[in-house]
Amino acid sequence: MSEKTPFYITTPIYYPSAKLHIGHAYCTTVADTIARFKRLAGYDVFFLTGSDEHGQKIQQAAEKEGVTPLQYVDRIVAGFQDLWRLLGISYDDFIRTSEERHHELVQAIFQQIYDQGDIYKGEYKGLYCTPCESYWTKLQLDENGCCPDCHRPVQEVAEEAYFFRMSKYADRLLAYINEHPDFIQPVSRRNEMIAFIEQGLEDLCVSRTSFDWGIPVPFDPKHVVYVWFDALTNYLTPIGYMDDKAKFNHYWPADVHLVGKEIVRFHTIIWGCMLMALGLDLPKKVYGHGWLIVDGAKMSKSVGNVVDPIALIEEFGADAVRYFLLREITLGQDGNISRDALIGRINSDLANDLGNLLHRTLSMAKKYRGGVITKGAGRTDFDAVLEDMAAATFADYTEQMERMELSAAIKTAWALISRTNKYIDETAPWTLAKDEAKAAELDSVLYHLVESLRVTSVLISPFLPVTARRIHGQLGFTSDFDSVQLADAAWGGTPDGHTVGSAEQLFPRIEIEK
Ligand code: ME8
Repeated sequence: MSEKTPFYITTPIYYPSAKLHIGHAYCTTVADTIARFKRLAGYDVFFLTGSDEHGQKIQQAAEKEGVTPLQYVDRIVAGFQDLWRLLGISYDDFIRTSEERHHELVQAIFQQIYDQGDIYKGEYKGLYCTPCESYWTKLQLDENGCCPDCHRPVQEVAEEAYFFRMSKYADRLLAYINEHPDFIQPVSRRNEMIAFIEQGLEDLCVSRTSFDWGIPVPFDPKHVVYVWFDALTNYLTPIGYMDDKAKFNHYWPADVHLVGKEIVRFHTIIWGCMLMALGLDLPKKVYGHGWLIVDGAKMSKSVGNVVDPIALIEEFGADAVRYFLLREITLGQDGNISRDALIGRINSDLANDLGNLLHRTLSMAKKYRGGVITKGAGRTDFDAVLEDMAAATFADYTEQMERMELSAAIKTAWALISRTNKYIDETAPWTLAKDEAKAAELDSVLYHLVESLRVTSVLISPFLPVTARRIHGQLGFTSDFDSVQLADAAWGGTPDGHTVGSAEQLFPRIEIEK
């Protein structure tokens, strides 16, 4: 097992019932950025995503298309994996709940909890929302008697079922939440969960008999395991819960389960009680992010306001889409996405601030010094200000990233880019170039520009992995970009006498048709 400190991060596993939209891509992009940052900072990262393939909804959709559920999900899941490739999602494993390795684990866990008396047989009478795969009590329904999450009608169901004794764990879970302020974040979500548990927890129905696309209960196979009970255990499957105890103990408990705000309840209450029943530690953090909204409504297929991430990536490139999502939306809050705002960010931040800085720097280095960068003599006041700013940027950025304040961290990195553009105006290298006596000063200016861009490429690499690599290459560094570490963002890494490469446009400006 690696000597490095482990860091285990997960996204939800997505339902293959619809094409993924930019809201799903948001969650995965955030997790990917955190995973990339942690790798850069020297952690042994395990980043998991996947697909949640069972349940009545999938079975019905497959029947409608005249294919088996597995044929139905195979095609859709291949689409997920294409999207993650296009978006540069660096997951370490992709778990499908239809896989054998996952079935074995779900059945073993169900059996274990049953054997210890925490799952029992009873009769389920209640209200079920098929689209959300959720059971509700009458009190929880919305004002129209519909599902409080999606506001669609619920169905009354009565069937023999197995129940998980969640009620037994309610007090322990509440005490745990109170004693571990970091467990549920942001704090608004934590307060919601405390209020929810304080109302009292009922035992949870964890099996169904009305359909069969699921994992059979091992000792009573006419029942299939409730899809959430099945899905949540995905987090244990790839890290060796069944077959590699050393690996499991290395990565568990998870450092972050990143989830949308509407499924924090499943990840803290149901999952928390399940883990307690299994005698396992709870994840260190469940972070509920906000939604991407369009005209005030959550983007979702049923509302019909979805933005297709593949079309956006094909038009603007993955890094531009990533930049927009990470910069524009404060983690934990809802955020708007619009084509105009995306184009605005591309033109001002990516093409103008960053792209022009790189282009100007490399052109001046070529023109005045044949591309060879030397440290020059002395340190002007302008140089000192830029160096100090780079050091402060590195420190602030690192703290913000550690706190998962991604939007703040990318703004911090961009402030260095803006400051470096200002430094060009202040030092006016074109004037220095006309005066032989200022040769050493010009050398120093060019060195500072290259160095600032090198530092920038390290800091933005978790956000804009393709762009960061291109900057590294254009600056003439031949070392493997994958071996760059966070510590390389300290000032002074460009060696004296370094030769830069040629400028290529990073981001073309997008012309807006009126
Ligand atoms: O909930 N903005 O899957 P899912 C931001 N299979 N995030 C959004 C969003 C939007 N407009 N729409 C959806 C499930 N999401 C379960 C998870 S985990 C054991 C099982 C996010 O495909 C949503 O908040 O419906 C959730 O975190 C994720 O996409 C998966 O949604």
